[in-house]
Amino acid sequence: MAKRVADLLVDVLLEEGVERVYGVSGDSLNGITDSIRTRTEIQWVHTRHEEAAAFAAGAEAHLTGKLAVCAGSCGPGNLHLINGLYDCHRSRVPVLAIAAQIPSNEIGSGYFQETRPEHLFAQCSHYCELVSHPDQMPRVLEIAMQTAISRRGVAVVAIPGDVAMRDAVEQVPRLHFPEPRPSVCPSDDELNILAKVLNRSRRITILGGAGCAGAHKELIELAGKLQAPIVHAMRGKEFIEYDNPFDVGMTGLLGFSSGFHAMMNCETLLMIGTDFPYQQFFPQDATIVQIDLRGEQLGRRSKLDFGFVGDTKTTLRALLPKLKQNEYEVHLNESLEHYQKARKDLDELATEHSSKKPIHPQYVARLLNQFAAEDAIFTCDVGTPTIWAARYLTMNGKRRIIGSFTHGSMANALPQAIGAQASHRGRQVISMSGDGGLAMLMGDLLTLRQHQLPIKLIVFKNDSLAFVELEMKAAGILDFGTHLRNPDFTKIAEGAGLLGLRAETPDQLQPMIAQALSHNGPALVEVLVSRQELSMPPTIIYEQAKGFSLFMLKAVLNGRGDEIIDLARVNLLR
Ligand SMILES: Cc1cc2nc3c(=O)[nH]c(=O)nc-3n(C[C@H](O)[C@H](O)[C@H](O)COP(=O)(O)OP(=O)(O)OC[C@H]3O[C@@H](n4cnc5c(N)ncnc54)[C@H](O)[C@@H]3O)c2cc1C
Ligand SMILES: Cc1ncc(C[n+]2csc(CCOP(=O)(O)OP(=O)(O)O)c2C)c(N)n1
Ligand SMILES: [Mg+2]
Repeated sequence: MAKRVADLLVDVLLEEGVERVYGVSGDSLNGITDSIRTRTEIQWVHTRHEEAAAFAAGAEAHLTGKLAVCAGSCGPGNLHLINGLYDCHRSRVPVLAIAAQIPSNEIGSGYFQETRPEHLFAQCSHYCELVSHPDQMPRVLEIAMQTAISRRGVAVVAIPGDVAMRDAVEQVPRLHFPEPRPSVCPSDDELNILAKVLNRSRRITILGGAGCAGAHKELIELAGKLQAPIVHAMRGKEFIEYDNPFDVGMTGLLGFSSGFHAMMNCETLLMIGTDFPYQQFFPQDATIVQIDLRGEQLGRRSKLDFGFVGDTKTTLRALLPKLKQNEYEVHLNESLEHYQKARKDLDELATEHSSKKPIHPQYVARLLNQFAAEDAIFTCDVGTPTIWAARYLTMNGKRRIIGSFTHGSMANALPQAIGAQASHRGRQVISMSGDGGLAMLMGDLLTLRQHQLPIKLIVFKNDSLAFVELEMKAAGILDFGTHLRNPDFTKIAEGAGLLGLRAETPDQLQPMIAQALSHNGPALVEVLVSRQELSMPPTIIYEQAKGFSLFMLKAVLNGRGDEIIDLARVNLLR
């Protein structure tokens, strides 16, 4: 039998080592799913919503560093991928999306389900092309994959169902090489300038991010030579925080006061592999130096005095021999002391002795941290679970943490856990879900049974969109539209084939987390947590303080005294 375009497409995916495709089937995808059906080396992971498929592919790509694939049928099917693809693209993980298209002879007629994927996905991809003739396969697909891999991000191939079913012209993949991994280093002259700037500074702080992955040893050696505290940005947490005597925590609104002050009190700030986005957390008067793999990233977030293009490992290796040992220790010691205090203060918020309701969410995160496996993979929803994950999960070089940190989309944790577990069958995968986030893509709870994914979901049930409520309070707006009249998630879990547990008091929590984690299958623990758990910014800026009191005033005027007492009890009097 002649090879079809769809078969060739699957051959190309296999050549690249793709092991699964996440998606929802549909008429226009029939050729491709039918070809996947006949292969043993590639699996169709059937999600219940295409957005979940895209998030899942993104999580797989994040964990493996390799290309992951999702697919949607024509029109609404692939349109549903879009929010997840934005997340993948902005997190720079290599993902290929196959967007099936309506019959090729109908394009441009306003046909049933017609959309224009080339336009729709333009903003969330590096490459997006329509395959309108069998001759274009495999070249267009291979260009798409190469682009996703080398530029790190999303590439989309739109392909009409009829084209996928036609006889292929080419018969085999054209590209047969492993992913190139070049070393990128600033020139020797540039390294000398960089060394000179660092050698003449005494109070140096390093701000590291996800671009420090794979360069832990070099980073620690650098900090030792410079006597520099290391602050990390959120996406760098899993790569920087562990085995790190120079760690002073994260900065930013969810950060530690120690991270904030180490940045603000330095004479020279050395940014390495980070795109930490919040301008107001950068020092005004310090000399700022940045190293990034991508030139276009230099100076995006703050004024910049020196910028260098290089990958972290190669650059630091070349730089280290040029550096003198900094003998000035005061800045580092002050920063470390501050960190110990900040850590202690946060840990005190995460203790719980009584059976008093409701449970503090910090305590939930602390217990999870304590009981999770050495190599657990955590996902955390955008909302307050991101705060608890940032502050209470300890990384060790084996654990991983995934969120929607750059795109900031709700409902990411469950579908990302699906991608993590599908690609890492033997690992413990824990989703720290918000009650709002879980509900948003709740249909994909069914995927856990469908694919026997033993994910553990911990639901922070605060009956609200609490993060937004917090933002409203800080802005001096009376919270509105944030209350959730929630279902009993344990019953929903049970109906979906999961073990369902509910913790109402702190003393129930530990045994339930232990039970869920050791359960041989998927489990959901709904934890009734307090709603008003303020996450104090490292520094309260005047605007926020003003807003906060304004909220109180409005609340009083509106007769909501209860809430203030609650707020005071939880935050101010602890
Ligand atoms: C609700 C919410 C609140 C948040 N609050 C905070 C907060 O308080 N604090 C915080 O830190 N974050 C916070 N975040 C996350 C924040 O939005 C950013 O996503 C995060 O700070 C970016 O982390 P990063 O710089 O490590 O990663 P990225 O933004 O991914 O940046 C990585 C950089 O490294 C470069 N790079 C990649 N590979 C290499 C290499 N090999 N060598 C050199 N460079 C390389 C890239 O070009 C890029 O510039 C929050 C997110 C959410 C959803
Ligand atoms: C898709 C999407 N819609 C809305 C928002 C705005 N938003 C950010 S956090 C949040 C609340 C999340 O609520 P929940 O999942 O219950 O977590 P909580 O903060 O209550 O712990 C909302 C609505 C968003 N980031 N993404
Ligand atoms: Mg909530």
